[in-house]
Amino acid sequence: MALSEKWIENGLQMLSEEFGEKKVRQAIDAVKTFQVEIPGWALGTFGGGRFGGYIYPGAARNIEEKLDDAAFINKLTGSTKRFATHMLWDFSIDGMVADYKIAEKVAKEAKQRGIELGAVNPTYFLTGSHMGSFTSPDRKTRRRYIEQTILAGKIAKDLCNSVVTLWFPDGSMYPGQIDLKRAYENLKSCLFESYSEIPKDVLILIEYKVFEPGTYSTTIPDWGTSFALAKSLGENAGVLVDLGHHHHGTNIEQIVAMIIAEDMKGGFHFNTRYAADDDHSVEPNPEMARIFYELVKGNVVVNKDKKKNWAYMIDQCGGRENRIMALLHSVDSLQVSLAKGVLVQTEKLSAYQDEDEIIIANRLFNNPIINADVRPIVAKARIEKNVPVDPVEAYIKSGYQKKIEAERCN
Ligand code: PSV
Ligand code: MN
Repeated sequence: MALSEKWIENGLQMLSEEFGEKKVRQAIDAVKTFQVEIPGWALGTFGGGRFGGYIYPGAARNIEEKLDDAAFINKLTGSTKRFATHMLWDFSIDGMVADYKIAEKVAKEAKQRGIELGAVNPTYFLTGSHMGSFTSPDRKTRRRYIEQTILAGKIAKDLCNSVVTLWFPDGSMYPGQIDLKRAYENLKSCLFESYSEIPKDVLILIEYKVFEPGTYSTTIPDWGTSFALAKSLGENAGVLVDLGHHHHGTNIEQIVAMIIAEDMKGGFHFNTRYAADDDHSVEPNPEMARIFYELVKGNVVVNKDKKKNWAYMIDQCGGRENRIMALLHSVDSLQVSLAKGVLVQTEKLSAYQDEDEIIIANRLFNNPIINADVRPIVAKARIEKNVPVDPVEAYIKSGYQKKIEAERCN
């Protein structure tokens, strides 16, 4: 990043000329305010993959080291004060049952490092879930997961930010393998049982995924299913959109717009995908900027009334990169995308839409979304926040990587 003060000021001047000083100021403020959660599972050895089993040097070996890394990421960004947890990875000894006492300890450790716990994820996909979790034909298995979900609600309320995010691996590989209707009914009834025992001020977001591990069917394959389930559960349920969970070419910004139009509660798992659910770091691509435009227009991001905001988390776990650097890169890309979304001249755009000026509308939209260089906005926000102007460069220069490589022998 070209980071001289002169470059930043010149850039801001050019952006103000094109989009107006007010918009530029709004974009700087939005970047300053935006917070996104760091997924605990990105920091550590999960997701190394079966090809070579690569683990990046210095990867965290336990929850304390994960929290150290998350706190350092927050020190460099000032935008990631929360750490999302997975019940059976972070609050369990045997990977089967989660323990409130462990969660309490983790919350305390987070606080000592100046960060907080964010969304709680019940873990439905480890040992004993090969025939499904909430859809399992085995009553005891379903019961175990219901109990875990209820405990997630309690932990979320007592120790975190009152958000529980649910992702189910349930599905099938072959036609005929499972009874599709019964699987859905089992899942729905377990959801109801859990929901009725979770404190009413805890938000429950239901994630969908079109494939994986199921290759023929997944029980919650699309946003419509999440929406229907959330709607039938009640006020405190919503839809969780994970960018990597769609068929190629799906218009995700339209899904976001529809969820907002329906006044449904929502959340987002950010990542980039190329072929499938690749779990790559977020890149500042036009799709991400268009998604942010909808979030900004819908007033569900950086809204002063915090209850209106969606829950924002990064969900990535690349197999080859340094994950700390990758998370910093994601935060940077999200801030760039947010700034672009804010710069769109919505009123002018709306007028062109009404006049059926198709190409002019498209050009006006693409100017901030694709053509503008908004890095001066992001840099200015960081200067005003008193954090490094380039977090990735700051990480490289910090010596932290050297330190963890020396301390942690993976
Ligand atoms: C599943 O692919 C997912 O997107 C869910 O959000 C999980 O909680 C997360 O990744 C980690 O497996
Ligand atoms: Mn996800």
